Amino acid sequence: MSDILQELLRVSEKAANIARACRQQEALFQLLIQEKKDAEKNKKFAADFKTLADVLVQEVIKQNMESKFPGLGNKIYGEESNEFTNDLGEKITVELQSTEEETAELLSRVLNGNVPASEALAKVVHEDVDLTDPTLESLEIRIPPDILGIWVDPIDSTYQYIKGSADVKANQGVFPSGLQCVTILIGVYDTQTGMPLMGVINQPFVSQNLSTLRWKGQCYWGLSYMGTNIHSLQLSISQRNDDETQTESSDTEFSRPFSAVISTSEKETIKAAVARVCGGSVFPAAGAGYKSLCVVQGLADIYIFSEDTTYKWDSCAAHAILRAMGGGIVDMKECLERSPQTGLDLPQLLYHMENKGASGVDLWANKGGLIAYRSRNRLDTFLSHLIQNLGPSETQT
Ligand code: 2IP
Ligand code: CA
Repeated sequence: MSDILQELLRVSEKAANIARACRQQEALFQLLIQEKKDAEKNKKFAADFKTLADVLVQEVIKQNMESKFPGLGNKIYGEESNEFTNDLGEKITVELQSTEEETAELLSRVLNGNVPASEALAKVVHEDVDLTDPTLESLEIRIPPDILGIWVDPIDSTYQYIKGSADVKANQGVFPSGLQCVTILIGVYDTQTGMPLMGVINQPFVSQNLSTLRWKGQCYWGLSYMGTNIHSLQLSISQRNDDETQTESSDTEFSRPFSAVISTSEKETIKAAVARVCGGSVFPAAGAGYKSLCVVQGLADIYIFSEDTTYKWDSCAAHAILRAMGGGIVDMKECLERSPQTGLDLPQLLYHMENKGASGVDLWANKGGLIAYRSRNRLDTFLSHLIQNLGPSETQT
């Protein structure tokens, strides 16, 4: 089934091209923002913006997957609805058409007759892209396609994407804000068990060429299914280990100081407790996808978030990659509440069931908060330190 993952890698790159193209033409970008409708509004922002780029990316992913794997297109779920209303009050469903000209025509109706913008967008949407990974090409694995469901976040960290800062400096490798915090997230899960199986994180804006102002991106993937665990950082990690001719001993794994990435909107009580566990190594950063990527990259041990404002599409891709690395993403509230005797199984986030009694986006919220980690040992030690540093009321909330 690695052909599905290969195709997801390719469509994520197409999505990254669209994201870059829109950002690079400021005049075009200004036209593409539209305020979110009530039910879809993320609680955190008074005026959240939905961009046409966002919707287009989601549609491109859906329709490219459907044409290669018939039936899979309608098992792709995301945050965005593809309905637009233009200045004339006309309702338009944004869908990829079979030719570039037809797509341009449809887009120009959404863009109130702006032909140059519509043509530019249609061109990048229909452009062929080529992104492969030799490791994936040689991988033979069969996952029954009828058990698959897919969560897509076409552009995570929309706020940073719209703001578009290109000159934010990283703190020990972690960008607190800026275009580097924007990611395209595609996570595949098992519709029967709810467990994440495959994930792609595409980071469209990693470094900018200062003379051409063009951005270069990077793409990460992972697969975890019935004992097969494989991910894109495997090669660089095993090379690093060979160079150092040793892996980390369990002693240093337990004693090394902890580092964590946190949301800028994290509660003060949690922030203070995490700071007591991690000392100076607490890094606030934008983007749920980006913060999980920091854990994947080894820039932080932990991404912890106590609020209920991340959703299945924010966590599924990174969760699959972290599973492939021996880690995972767990429900924070359940972790703090369970007593250590309850056994070894951790409360991994699941992706197939709605939250009972919720409505709108909250149906799919990670409602107990989350903790993303790469090493189980490190997570256990972190949790025991965190619990000691939290008052009894915080461990019960
Ligand atoms: C958002 C985005 C925010 C994040 C929030 C997500 O997704 O990743 O940055 O908040 O939880 O839902 P924070 O940065 O505080 O972690 P989107 O940008 O797609 O709405
Ligand atoms: Ca998101």
